[in-house]
Amino acid sequence: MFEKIDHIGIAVSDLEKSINFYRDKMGLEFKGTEIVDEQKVKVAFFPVGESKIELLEPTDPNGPVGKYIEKKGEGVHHLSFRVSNIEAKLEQLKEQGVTLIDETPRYGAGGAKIAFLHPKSTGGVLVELCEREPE
Ligand code: CMX
Repeated sequence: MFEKIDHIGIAVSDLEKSINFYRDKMGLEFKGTEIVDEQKVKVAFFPVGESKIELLEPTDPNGPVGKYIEKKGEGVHHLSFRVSNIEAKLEQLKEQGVTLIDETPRYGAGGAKIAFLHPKSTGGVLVELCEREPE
């Protein structure tokens, strides 16, 4: 049911500056940006092997990434696991007492179905489940 680490989400306050680091200094392939209104972020994608780095710049200081940067500063924000059946996995985790932020999936970057687990019930890591068509 778990297929791979889909991406690592990194909260950044200046997307252009961070793109410059990952693309021009690290030399990663840059796959462009997308605004995800529902999550109040602008996202930049860098594939690395089977996974991706996703840089997340807040488009609204009151959104989840804006609040995160204000409290903790820039850094790793969430870990996303690719699953084949997100609804079934959410149901299973709920039965096991895991606190879900999203009881049903929403749409995230790249048209993926996504849902988050609360960091209070995962040992301090914001975990995302993600289901999407294979690239
Ligand atoms: N990783 C680990 N812990 C986190 C966290 C994160 N990314 N964000 C918040 N927390 C912790 C806080 O440190 C805080 O802990 P303490 O109570 O010990 O201080 C606790 O969670 C509550 O945090 P908060 O600042 O009061 O924020 P909220 O409860 O309002 O929201 C959360 C936290 C996780 C529920 C909210 O950020 C959320 O719903 N996130 C899911 C959506 C999201 O992050 N979207 C952006 C990415 C979208 C994409 O990939 O497309």
